[in-house]
Amino acid sequence: MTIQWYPGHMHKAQKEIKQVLPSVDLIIEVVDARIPYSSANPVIAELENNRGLTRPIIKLMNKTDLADPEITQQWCHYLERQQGVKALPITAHKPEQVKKVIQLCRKMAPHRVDKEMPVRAMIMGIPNVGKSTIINVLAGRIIAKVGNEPAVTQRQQRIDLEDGVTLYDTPGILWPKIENTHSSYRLAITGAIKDTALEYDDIAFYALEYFVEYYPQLILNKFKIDQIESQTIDTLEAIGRKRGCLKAGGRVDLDKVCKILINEFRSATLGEISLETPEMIERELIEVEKQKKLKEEKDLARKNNRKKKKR
Ligand SMILES: Nc1nc2c(ncn2[C@@H]2O[C@H](COP(=O)(O)OP(=O)(O)O)[C@@H](O)[C@H]2O)c(=O)[nH]1
Ligand SMILES: [Mg+2]
Repeated sequence: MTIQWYPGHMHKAQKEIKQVLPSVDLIIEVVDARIPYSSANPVIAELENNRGLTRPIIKLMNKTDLADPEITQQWCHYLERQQGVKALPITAHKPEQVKKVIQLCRKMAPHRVDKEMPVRAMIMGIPNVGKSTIINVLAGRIIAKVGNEPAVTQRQQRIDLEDGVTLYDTPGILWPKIENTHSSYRLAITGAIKDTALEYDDIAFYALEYFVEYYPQLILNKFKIDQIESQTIDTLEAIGRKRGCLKAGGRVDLDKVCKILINEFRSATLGEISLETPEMIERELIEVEKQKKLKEEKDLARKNNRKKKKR
């Protein structure tokens, strides 16, 4: 499975960030609380590793109203184990929660406190995590369009907030890290990525398998089915029958059930659900490393083979 990530746009965003980074005091990275790892952007970590440019980071875990509160707590602890990282769980629709980030900025850059020397904070995030909504709340007016993909030509924006903080909004589109297949699925389930090679029913199957493993009670209660079947397709059909998703002849309309399942997850009518835990990610990262090594070895073997043939 491959996803086309428009390297041109990605490159532009990366370049902009590189330029601005040296002149900011800290970074506010907005992530989706349901997928704090998969919705993070790898650019910052890479830039900092390469150039020794370390900046404190505020991980703004947004959409906590949709996420599993217990797992959000786990993530906060996990993320804050890293030096210079503070995690702040919020719901962008609650201004009093969003505004806490201003206090945190001031606390994390205590050397810049007055109007003359505001804290310079770069805000960034992959599409759909709620960055525009948050900027509008912080600015107290509509600056950024909500629900729209940012225009590719958008310029670097400087937004002076009250209380001695200046926000730098990064232009371009930042893409998530998608080396991990699970991350692609999770991003697709939340709606963060739309034009993928993933089919809707593929996404829904993955989602249902995950839900019945980690949140079986929510599925049983919500769809009023008697039991979780051993085959995902059977559970999906049971849900379809309960919801009256039937085609002529009484067969279950699977496309329709899949859409219902995903939409009810996205609107949280299914309940508060997180799609990944720190422990899952640790496990998956080991697997990704393994796969990478295997591929490197294969590539090397192929190269050596070719050399031999040439001789
Ligand atoms: N449930 C919920 N929805 C949110 C929250 N923050 C943003 N949204 C919604 O998520 C979608 C994307 O928001 P937007 O601000 O445009 O994200 P951006 O692409 O990161 O700028 C919009 O439909 C918002 O209304 C939140 O905290 N909770
Ligand atoms: Mg936006």
